[in-house]
Amino acid sequence: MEKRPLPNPAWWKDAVVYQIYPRSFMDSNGDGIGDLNGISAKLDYLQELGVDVVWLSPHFDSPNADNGYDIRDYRKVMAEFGSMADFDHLLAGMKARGIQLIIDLVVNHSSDEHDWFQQSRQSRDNPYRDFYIWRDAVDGGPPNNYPSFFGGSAWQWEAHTGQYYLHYFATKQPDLNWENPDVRHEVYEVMRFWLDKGVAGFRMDVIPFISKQDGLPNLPPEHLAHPEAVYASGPRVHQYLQDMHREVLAPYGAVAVGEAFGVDFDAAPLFTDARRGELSMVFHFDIVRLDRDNWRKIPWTLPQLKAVYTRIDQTGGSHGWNAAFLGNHDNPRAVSHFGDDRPAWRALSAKALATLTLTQRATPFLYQGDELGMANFPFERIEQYDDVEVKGNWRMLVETGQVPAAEYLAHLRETSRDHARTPMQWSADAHAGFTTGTPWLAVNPDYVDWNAAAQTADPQSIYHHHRRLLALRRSTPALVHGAYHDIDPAHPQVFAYTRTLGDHAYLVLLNFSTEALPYALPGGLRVAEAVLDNGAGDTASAGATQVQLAPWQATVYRL
Ligand code: ISL
Ligand code: CA
Repeated sequence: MEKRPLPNPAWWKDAVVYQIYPRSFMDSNGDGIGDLNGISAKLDYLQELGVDVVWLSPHFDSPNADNGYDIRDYRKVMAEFGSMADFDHLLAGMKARGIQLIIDLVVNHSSDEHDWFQQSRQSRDNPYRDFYIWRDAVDGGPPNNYPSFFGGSAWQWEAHTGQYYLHYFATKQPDLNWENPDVRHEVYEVMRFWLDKGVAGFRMDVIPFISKQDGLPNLPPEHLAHPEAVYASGPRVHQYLQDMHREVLAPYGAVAVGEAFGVDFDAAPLFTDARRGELSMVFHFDIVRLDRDNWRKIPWTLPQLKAVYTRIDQTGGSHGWNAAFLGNHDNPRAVSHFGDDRPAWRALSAKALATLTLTQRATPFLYQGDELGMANFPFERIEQYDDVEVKGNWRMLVETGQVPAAEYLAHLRETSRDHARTPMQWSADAHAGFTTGTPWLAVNPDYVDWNAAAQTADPQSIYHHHRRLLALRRSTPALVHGAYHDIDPAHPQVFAYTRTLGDHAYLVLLNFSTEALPYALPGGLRVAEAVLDNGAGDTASAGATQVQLAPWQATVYRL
């Protein structure tokens, strides 16, 4: 076991993370699928951008029922992505550039093709039977009314042994039984395997789900549409995480970011309060799902968004910590979701959203392509989608006649996970320079104008604005650790908050509208100087108490 001297036990609070979805980042061998050597070829790009850590979405052997979130062998690299030697080469390349690697720990479930499940399904007395959650039928049907997130029941009948098994996600993703100490110990061994190779820690997939409710009673009707709150509040989740921390995370000094899907604001501090010895930080879903009722897109207002930022900041308290993000592989593209991707406003609003994410009291997580303002894909037909969640819900909703196809497609065009999974746009060359083959998922046709080559060459680009924001954050502790205070929560178009650390105070002013607005600083605040602006309009001069905000203007002022 490698014990690591830590420069600073919470180094990850000062870091900025860049999420890579390997399937769509860069293809090095022309098979149309991104791979590890493709990432290695782009490490200079990441170093130039100025990120400190990469979170790599699952790179493990998988049949790709859910694009790698269904793991068949936790110690093997997915064949499409390369070999273990390619992984070692990638990690070495990152470390040579001072970039740490966090990998994706998907242990609420495995693939049904994992050897554990292949054994478990053999017979009721197989030694691996209790690695998964098997139950008898009740009244000739599933053991309870749990729904899967990917359509239908969360229970799958297996005639061979005459029982159902539990799967919160696809039928090819059976849930592991964390009540079984052998499961926990196998997971700890997997974690040590990768930590010994030198990874810095883990992003933990739906980790609050690992403790199941005792007796698995039916969901009350009000939870049927949103089961995640029940799935995330099992009786032993904190016991399991404290055990994992004691056994693995603490001895290695490993960082752990939990995907807190279904965890409410009151429960979040239980996961991240450092005195409890569980996780380093969590992703909340309340921002990226503010405008969602499951697959349905619903309207949102800026005051609603601002209220969520304040609530999330409060859950960090003085002993916890959060991840700040607006995009990932499960959500539509940030500029289309929260910005305005029409030509006039796309670059300005993308820079404004980056300013929001990179000035939070949390570890910012950037998603591949958002530094270029990549936008949603113009999907029209269901056949264009890849996502298992889309197809499962299409079967459940549209093929049963519950929801008209046109209605479901209209919502998908705003909410689908596939918007974030189209290939990274490197250049105006064929397939955006992502592959010399046929991309596994179509490249957004706007790549000709929206790509890394164009933006690295343009000092006023979204890419270079990210570089300036990263440099500002790195040189300004108040923007990392300072108290967060929304100074105008009710304003319908302006997002205005201060970050204060000792006698260093900054004001972030974001105009979330296409209107030019005069803005009087509340509370008699007066600016000292503009330290960064997105170029939308003039900035106020020293001593000003009133600012003229251009449409989508984003400015950081020193107070
Ligand atoms: O919100 C969701 C459920 O409808 C999905 O976006 C997603 O399943 C959920 O956010 C959990 O995400 C994680 O676990 C899934 C995997 O499909 C996602 O890609 C992963 O991020 C199952 O492993
Ligand atoms: Ca490839």
